[in-house]
Amino acid sequence: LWKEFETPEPAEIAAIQKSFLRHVTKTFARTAFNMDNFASYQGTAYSLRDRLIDKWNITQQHHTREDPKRVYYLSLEFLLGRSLDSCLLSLGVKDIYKKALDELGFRLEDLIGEEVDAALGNGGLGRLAACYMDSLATLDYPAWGYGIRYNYGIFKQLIVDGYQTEFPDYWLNFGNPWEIERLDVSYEVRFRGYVNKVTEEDGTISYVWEGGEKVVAVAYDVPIPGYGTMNTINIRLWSAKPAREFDFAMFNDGNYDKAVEEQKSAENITSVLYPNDNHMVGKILRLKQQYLFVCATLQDAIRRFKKTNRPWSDFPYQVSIQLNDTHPTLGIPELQRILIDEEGLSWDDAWDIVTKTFSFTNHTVLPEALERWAVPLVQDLLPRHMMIIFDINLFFLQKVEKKFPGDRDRLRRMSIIEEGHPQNVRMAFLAIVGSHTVNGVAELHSNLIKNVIFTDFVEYYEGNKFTNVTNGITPRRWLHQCNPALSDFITQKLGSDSWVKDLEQLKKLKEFVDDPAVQKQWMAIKRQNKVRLADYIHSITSIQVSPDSLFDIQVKRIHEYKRQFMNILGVIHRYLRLKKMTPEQKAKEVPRLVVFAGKSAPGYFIAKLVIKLINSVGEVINNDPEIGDVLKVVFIPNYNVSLAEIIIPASDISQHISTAGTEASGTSNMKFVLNGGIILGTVDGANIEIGEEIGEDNIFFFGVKADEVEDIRHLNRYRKIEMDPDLRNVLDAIEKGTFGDPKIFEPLVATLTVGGDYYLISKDFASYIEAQADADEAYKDKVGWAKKSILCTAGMSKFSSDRSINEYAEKIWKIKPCSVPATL
Ligand code: 26W
Repeated sequence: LWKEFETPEPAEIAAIQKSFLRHVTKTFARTAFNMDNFASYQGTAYSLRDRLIDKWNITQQHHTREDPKRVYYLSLEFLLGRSLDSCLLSLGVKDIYKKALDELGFRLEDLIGEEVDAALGNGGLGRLAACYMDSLATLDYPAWGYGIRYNYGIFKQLIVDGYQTEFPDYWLNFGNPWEIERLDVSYEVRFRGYVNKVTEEDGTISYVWEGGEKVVAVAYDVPIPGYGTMNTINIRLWSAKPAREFDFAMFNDGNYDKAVEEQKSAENITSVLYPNDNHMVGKILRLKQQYLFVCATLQDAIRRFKKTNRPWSDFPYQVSIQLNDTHPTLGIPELQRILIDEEGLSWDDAWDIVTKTFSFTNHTVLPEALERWAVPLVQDLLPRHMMIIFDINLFFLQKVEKKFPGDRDRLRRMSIIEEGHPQNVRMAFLAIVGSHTVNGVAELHSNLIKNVIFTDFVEYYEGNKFTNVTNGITPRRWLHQCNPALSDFITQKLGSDSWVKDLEQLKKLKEFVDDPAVQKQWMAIKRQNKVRLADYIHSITSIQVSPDSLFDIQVKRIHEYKRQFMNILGVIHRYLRLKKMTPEQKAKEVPRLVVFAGKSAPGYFIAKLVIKLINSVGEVINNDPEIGDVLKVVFIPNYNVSLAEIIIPASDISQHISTAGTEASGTSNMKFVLNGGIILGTVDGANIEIGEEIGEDNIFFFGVKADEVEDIRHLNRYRKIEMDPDLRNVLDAIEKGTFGDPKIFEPLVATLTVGGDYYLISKDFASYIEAQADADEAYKDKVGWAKKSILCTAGMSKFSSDRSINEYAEKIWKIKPCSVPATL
């Protein structure tokens, strides 16, 4: 099916036009007179949706017939971005659609630009889930993604007077062509209520969870087509609706107001994505989201399993459930509850099934990001689950005690319940105990979770549960789609486009590294992409930037550990240096454009001040006539997936400069390097493995190593280290008011002075500045730089999400591809 249109026939073009026009005129009731770009986007999307649904139905029927083991990827976030372009490419129909629309007077590029991003995620974790869906589909795995259909995705960021301001992202305003509403697929979800203890005639005790409030979770399906294959998988997103009947138990208890109010608030549950990245906020609505999500998902998976009439003992051999961080961890006590309370299994048989079914990926070591839920909160919302969690903990600690007799401190450290006022449930511990495998997302990170945060568990399980699967990115979106010029050139040089599905092929680019014609063409493409970004920057900010400057880019969530603050301090340092130069000296400098983009959590005061500082510094530098093009600083507002697709292909250098040991992996680092951009970064996360693959000559590393951080922090706490003198100068400039009212920035500067510089900006500052100088020097050598850039792309095979997914499938999920024939 997907190659149907390789050599388009006029009849096929006509068929596309017919389906397009049918949707524009019938589905959207437009006429030729008001067929604007948006209506045409909708018509195109709906025409494509028809094809998607065909493939998707064939896939589902095939899977039902074959009944392979399936993987369920549970994620509270899916950061999909736009779908039109990626669908056209996956289905192999982009050229013919382009032609068909062209004849009707529409430019496909314009229509692609009409789509609003599906932004149901914060950053790395959500985008990783999206890349993994693309690979699962492309590699023919029988997989399901499960998530929440938030009515509001990550907020829209506007910059007002240099400050971030947030606006709601009501992305469903004009409908969503990429989802299929499934009113027939819905499940009841209970909250609160009470637990009845029932003693059977034979003396066995069972528990029944009753009362409380019920809501219904309704399914919305988002088909994900594999690239160049029939397999089209599904992301099932849940939306909360009020249950039809309301709770008479509560009504009769005299709790009328509450019953009605709960009824009304059902829809609130899936209303908004929590905008915190790497920071836990213990809001009850968030806990409700988590439970509604796992409750509906497990009912759906169990319904599918039961269709085959297998015994429960088969469950772990038919179903693998991956927890994307701890956010869906309530699935563990929920499955245990279903098995013992509803299916009548013994505790041990049930627990055996649970622990053979779940696996858990940890994405962060930051203590403030580790989920802990107050026991009274869980008790109130999910009384039966709280009992089960206490029991899981009791049985677990009994085994720990048996293995390490008398070691009471160990029991305290390993308890799923953290003592305190109130007590807390440590969700990561629950996820570890309830899973067969726990993985980190890059080698260093996986070692840190073993040796620093979960050491006791490694000892207890004798190392058997913990492993690494280094993250990856889909080369479809992050090279083939976002950088068509480079993609075409690579295909031309390699003589085939098979690299799109087999990134190992890129290694063959190394043969061309010394070819001057290739170097020239390679850098010409980079320049084109820089012009595209420069135009975008101008259209949004009115700032003129030169495509001949070195494009130095840092785009990611704004967070202290990611150190955008250090970047802008480095920019100030450069500015002060330039200000001391004669015009002749300045003329010898490599002109630089420093680009920032990223959102701060709305309540993250310090991160928001960093945004303000970047904008204030930009204001001064960009308007300083003595500086001109030698230095420009731009903050691009509202970073999202579709903006990343413009920014990433345009980088010469990208910065990934987290304090060593804090960035679990990073995935944008991979995207930049795949597009021939060079990393300037710390020895952290996946930077390390990227360096190993592409060669240390092709990456600018700086800064202290992860194992040095603790000692330096200790010294910092007692102010045993003098501040770096260059950094001191930079802070002096801020404090003198060079970038506006210094009072504004006092709390920010204080993080480095009185605050103990937790993220080691001062310690790393000198080596950071040195790395930047090395980059300037290297950039002057045009041929040398072109070689580096080619070797970057050529060395990135490992970081395809296809490799990651194959590793998960073989090592953790034990699933096999199940390729879908073109017709049934
Ligand atoms: C509960 C609040 C909360 C929300 C989101 C805590 C933690 C998260 C995410 C796990 C944060 C996140 O996205 N982590 C990133 O995951 C990426 C994919 O593995 C990694 O590449 C990044 O290094 C990591 O920061």
